[in-house]
Amino acid sequence: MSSLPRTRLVIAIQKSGRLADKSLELVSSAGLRVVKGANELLYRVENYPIDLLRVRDDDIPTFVADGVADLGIVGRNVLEEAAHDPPPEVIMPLGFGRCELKIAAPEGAPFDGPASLAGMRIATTYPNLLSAYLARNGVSAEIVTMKGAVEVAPRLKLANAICDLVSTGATLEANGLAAVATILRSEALLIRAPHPIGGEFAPLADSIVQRFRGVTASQGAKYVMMNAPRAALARITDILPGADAPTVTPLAGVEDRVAVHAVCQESVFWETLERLKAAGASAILVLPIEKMM
Ligand code: PRT
Ligand code: ZN
Repeated sequence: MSSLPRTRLVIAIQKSGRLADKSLELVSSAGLRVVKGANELLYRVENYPIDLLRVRDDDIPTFVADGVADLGIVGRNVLEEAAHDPPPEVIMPLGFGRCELKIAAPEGAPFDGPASLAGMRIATTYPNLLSAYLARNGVSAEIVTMKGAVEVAPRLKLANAICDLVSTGATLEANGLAAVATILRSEALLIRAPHPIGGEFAPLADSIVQRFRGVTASQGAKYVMMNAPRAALARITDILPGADAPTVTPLAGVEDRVAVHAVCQESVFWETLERLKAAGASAILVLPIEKMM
């Protein structure tokens, strides 16, 4: 199916659910001013020719594959379960909506690798991912496809095991189930249509992608400043997590100490500060970063 010519760039996001708030947050952090009008399906961006198409997450890969939307935000689990030819392209992971697709069986059930699943009935809402996993492992098992509430299937004797998303593990525990294998690690992805984005929208799409990249990269990143002995610079750089070459500036009237500024891409923990102090650093400041490009 090919889409009709459009006058606005379209980004598909989940209407409501686990990814909805974070997707809107990302869009706002990228400087797009969203107007929540009467139209529930389409939110308009007032400062760019962009619309947000708000749909069920399961429909997002189809809309993006067909070019009804140019960009989309969806879980890897949903994207990989959907079969499109050509499939949407993955631009980047977005760092939220993390979960794992796991196989779980009643607690205490013997499990000794994927071969133990042979001949079982496994309930899931992810038949394609499950069947690919079974095939990869050369195991033949029966797949019971459900629409939801998969975790109750073993209790109802509908299945011996389930294959479902897990984040905290509380749902499995509450249903007397334990994870035995991980099929997929998932998080929200930014995806794009498999064909080139229409002429006049290409630069806009590129700029939005760059902004999303900047917002995503700055999450968790910190700007760290301190004074440190010149002689300890190498050690200090080693301690700073995920830092590029730091900026080093002289301190007025002090010979052997310098000011060190660095962008750390990873979390800076209290333990990191203690190690910096032990290496001779003082006046250590850790500041959040709002944008990065
Ligand atoms: O209405 P729509 O179809 O859009 O939404 P949905 O109900 O299909 O999806 P939704 O909003 O529940 O989830 C959207 C996406 O969030 C998923 O596709 C995943 O990419 C991601 N995600 C992250 C999760 C979870 N964590 C998660 N824990 N999706 C579902 N769960 C469910 C899981 O299915 C199980 O029922 O939460 C339960 C397990 O959670 P824990 O914390 O008890 O382990
Ligand atoms: Zn869904």
